Amino acid sequence: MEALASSILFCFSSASAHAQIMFPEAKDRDFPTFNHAFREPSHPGFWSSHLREAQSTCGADTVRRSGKTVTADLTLAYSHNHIWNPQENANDPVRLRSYNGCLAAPTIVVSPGDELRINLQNSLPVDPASDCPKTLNTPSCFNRQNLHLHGMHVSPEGHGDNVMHTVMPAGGAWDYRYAIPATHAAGTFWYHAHEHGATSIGVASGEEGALIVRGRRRYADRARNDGVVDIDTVLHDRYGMPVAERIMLFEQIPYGCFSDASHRTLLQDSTTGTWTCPKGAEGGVENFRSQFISSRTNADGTRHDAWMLSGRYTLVNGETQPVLHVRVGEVERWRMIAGGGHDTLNVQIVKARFGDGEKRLRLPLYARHSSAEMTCDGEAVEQYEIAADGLTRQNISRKDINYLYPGQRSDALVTFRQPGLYCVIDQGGDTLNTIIPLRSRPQGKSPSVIAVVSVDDDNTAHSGRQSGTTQIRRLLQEGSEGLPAFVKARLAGFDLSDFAYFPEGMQPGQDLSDLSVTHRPTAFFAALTMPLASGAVLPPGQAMPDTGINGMIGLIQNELVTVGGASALPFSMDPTHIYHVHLGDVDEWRIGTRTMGAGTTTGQHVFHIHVNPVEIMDIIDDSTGESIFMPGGRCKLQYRLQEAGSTDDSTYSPEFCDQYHVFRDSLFVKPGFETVVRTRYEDFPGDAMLHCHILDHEDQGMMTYVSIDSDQTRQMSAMSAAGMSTMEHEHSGEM
Ligand SMILES: [Cu+2]
Repeated sequence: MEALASSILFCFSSASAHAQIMFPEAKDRDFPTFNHAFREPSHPGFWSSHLREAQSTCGADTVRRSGKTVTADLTLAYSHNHIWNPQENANDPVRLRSYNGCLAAPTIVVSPGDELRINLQNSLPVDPASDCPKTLNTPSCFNRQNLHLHGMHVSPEGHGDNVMHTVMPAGGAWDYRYAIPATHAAGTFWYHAHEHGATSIGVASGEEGALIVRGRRRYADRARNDGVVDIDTVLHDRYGMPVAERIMLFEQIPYGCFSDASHRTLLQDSTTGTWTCPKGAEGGVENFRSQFISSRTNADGTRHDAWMLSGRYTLVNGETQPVLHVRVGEVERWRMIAGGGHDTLNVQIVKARFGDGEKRLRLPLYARHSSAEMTCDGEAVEQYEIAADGLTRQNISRKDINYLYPGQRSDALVTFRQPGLYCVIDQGGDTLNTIIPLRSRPQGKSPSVIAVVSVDDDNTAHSGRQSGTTQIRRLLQEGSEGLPAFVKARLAGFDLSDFAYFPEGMQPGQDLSDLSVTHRPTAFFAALTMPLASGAVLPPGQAMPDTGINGMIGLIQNELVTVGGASALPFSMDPTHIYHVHLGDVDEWRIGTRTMGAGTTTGQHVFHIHVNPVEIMDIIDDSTGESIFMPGGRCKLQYRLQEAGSTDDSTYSPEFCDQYHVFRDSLFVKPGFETVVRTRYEDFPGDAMLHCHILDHEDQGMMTYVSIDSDQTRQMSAMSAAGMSTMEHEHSGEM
């Protein structure tokens, strides 16, 4: 593993970015108040990082710490909010199902070894009977909900991370109790709604928040901490001042307006299909079919996905295009969370310029209050990714194109050499690695601006002008003062192996390569585009209703995942369809997309599994049967680069190129490639959900689970099967 550290570094040719935003004069804009730099209150002390503005401060008083217990009270209810709409130069009123009235739920900060208590109260009204037949895999009953800790290694049972439990509306409550292992990775995680059938509407309404695990385990104490060392402990300057950090929860809320009180008919422009709202009308997320899975082909032949027709913007912590204030030359840690349920984010940071030729503009708090026209097409700023899905990498991946798929996180160090304005953009894309490709987008909507960065030059503590690599190397050298020379040397080469995630029971730098594999299951995704046909099996008891509800109208589309060669099935509780493993088993999965009989298609999906992360061992190009990686992990040229002018996107895979031996919980799946991963089922017996993190796919049935048995659960089920249930008490008492 060691040799791969520096050889995997790569740099893409800078993609040209062309995004324009207009900043007309604001009229009735409310100024939010920001706390520009403050120490994170629940963790006073040396290692606490200072958080910058643009994190979610909404509902912060509903999260509290007492000793090693962190408690969050979340109330789910309809809330009235406003979302800034740059196109209309207006605050759009919205009425959404929200946690604690927030567009982005409160940020929760915990430490390894803590107990996290989340008391969820469901104060939504009872679903109208017409909207709630609750047929499995037919999105419906949107007021039933629950909670998932995405990426966390905690028990999925009982009051733990149990998404099979439903918290009913009109007063239902559930006390989640999560015992976070002392060996848990420190990193960027998140929590979100996960009730099957209501997940996409919930998450797309903003029922999501950042969950940060902070680590203070130093290199010197690694023996005491089972080998775990946190990268956090070296991310500080020579004076011990921690790296500034920003939590950036990217949300995609497709709010729309309806012509009727029961949200049957979404208001759309009859020519373009673009969503419209009469002045003053409150937008909502209420109709699964119209707001998630509908698409439209216009007269010019362009196909438009629901998210693009919505005309909405990717929000950062509930805000549209916030301005981030950064000091020149300073290194920041950006904790980016792809909290949208459907679209790809191709995150790039580029220098901005002004259409009127003005080189530099002093801006008020909000750039949108300026009347200048800004163009985001300048030089790209590199992102130095230190962690993927909250787990510290073996090496820093240096890139200026950062693909994020729904559910993924990227922790990147960024620094700006020159003062001025920069844009954080979603560059979009026109290749197979983009879930909603550029060609489906209306002109002028893509790429889009996510945030504006204002880099200040009145800073004496940091010298600008130096390259990002130099600045970050210096930070790592200062932060590792006092550590052994070989650790410092590795850090200087951007080798993080002394700090990287490793599975429990193993040692730093070790991975799952050398373990013997217990099973080799497969997980393949297919979309069913016609009524279930021969070759795909309808689960017992599932009818094909034409319900006319705000969920799907009939099973015109269904989503399938097959595990271990079983029949292609939408999600089913039938135990004969569930894949069983044993605690401690090491599985090598092959993950991809393939057709499964008539009426099914391949496509882009996102494999997500609960409880235990997976390690990407290899990615195979189906057309050649060969790895996309060269020995040592460097990506072969045809996957890294696309020939200039080429329209062939079949191999170009920058999103895969830095994934060799990366651990993560959410990974991108696209036609033509299969990903080989390994995982070890550790610590927690129970049902680990496995599903597509394109959440409308999940709600339609692209989900199953792995049942993890411990010795104890296996013996008990064997006994009860043998009619020996009377002995259960006695026996379990001995264990
Ligand atoms: Cu999918």
